[in-house]
This record gives sequence, C-alpha cells and structure tokens, in this order.
Amino acid sequence: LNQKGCVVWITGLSGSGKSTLAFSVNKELYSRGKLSYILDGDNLRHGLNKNLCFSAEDRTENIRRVGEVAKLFADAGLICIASLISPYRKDRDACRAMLPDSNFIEARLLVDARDPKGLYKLARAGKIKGFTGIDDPYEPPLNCEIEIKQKDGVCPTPNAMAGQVVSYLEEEGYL
Ligand code: GGZ
Repeated sequence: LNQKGCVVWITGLSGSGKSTLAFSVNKELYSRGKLSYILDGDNLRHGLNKNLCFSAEDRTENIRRVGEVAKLFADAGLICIASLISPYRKDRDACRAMLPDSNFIEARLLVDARDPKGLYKLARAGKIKGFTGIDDPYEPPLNCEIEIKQKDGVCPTPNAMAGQVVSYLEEEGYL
C-alpha cells in the first residue's frame, strides 16, 4: 500500500451536511484508488457507541473512542474520515494529540443547518433537552485546517465541499 494515512475530522452542527461531505470525499478518494473509511457519529451510535447518550461526559467518551479508532485506521495507512458534531474543543484537541500533528486535519462545516428529521423543531419546543446549538454549546475550532463556508448565503454543493478537502489532501501530499 503506497499511501500515507491521516484523519480528516469533520466537525459541525447537526444537519450541516457532515455525513454528506464524508460520503462525497470518500467517493472521490475511491475514484483515485485511495483506501479510506468513514466513521460517522450517528452510525457509530448504533454499535460501538450504543451505550452513550448526549450528556457532556458521554459526548466526550464518544469522541475519545472515535479518535482512538480513527488513529488505528490512520496507522494502517488509510485516510479515515470522521464525521461527528464533536462540539467540545478539548475533545477534538485530545484526538489531535493522539496523532502526529499534521496527520489530523480538522474540517469545520460552517453552513446553515437543515432540519430533515425535525430535531431542531423538537429541541426549540423543549422536547429534546441538551441539543447542540439550541441549549448545548458548540465550540468552534480556533485554528482548523479547513473551513467550509457559504458564499452569498448559498451552501456549496457536496462536490464543491469535497473538492476543498481533496485539494487540501493533495497539497499536503496525501494524494
Ligand atoms: C445533538 C443529537 C442530539 C443532541 C440526537 N444533540 O443530525 P443527526 O441527529 O442525524 O445526527 C446527530 C447525531 C449526533 O451524534 P454525534 O455522535 O455526532 O454527536 S456528538 O459528537 O455530540 O457526540 C443528531 C442526533 O445525533 N442527536 N440528540 N442532544 N445531536
């Protein structure tokens, strides 16, 4: 395997398109013959992390576990794409500290969140407590490698967002 491993850590609010971006990056890497793997927060909560809820302690443990698993994939030479809200800065920084620094690439998705599952609506109505961005904090990265933003109020397409990540990986010699 002629490939340098790394972790692409996608952080952002629920409904901001983290999973879509992860899928799109994964697809592009596959088409270039690169091995990659997605660790998606929402999916992992059905298996590896099914005993965890959304308290601060459990979110921290959620991020820690995924960070450890991502490190294993990166050690094996894969490009591991982790997509989780990961709302607390210290938890993301702890994952960064598990890897040689340049191998942890933090990508913040800063776009208007959609509400396909109606979760924000429920949270605003007080029917879900501790929802990120409503009554639980999101601490943005201070110095992330990639920031994906809207232009003139318009969200970039998944392909355009993935392009930003893939260009960064190219520049850094992963592709
Ligand atoms: C935030 C919540 C909550 C609360 C359920 N706060 O957009 P979704 O619905 O499909 O994906 C979100 C998912 C977040 O899981 P993560 O593992 O990424 O979160 S964290 O990094 O904070 O541990 C959301 C749903 O779970 N969800 N309750 N209270 N998101």
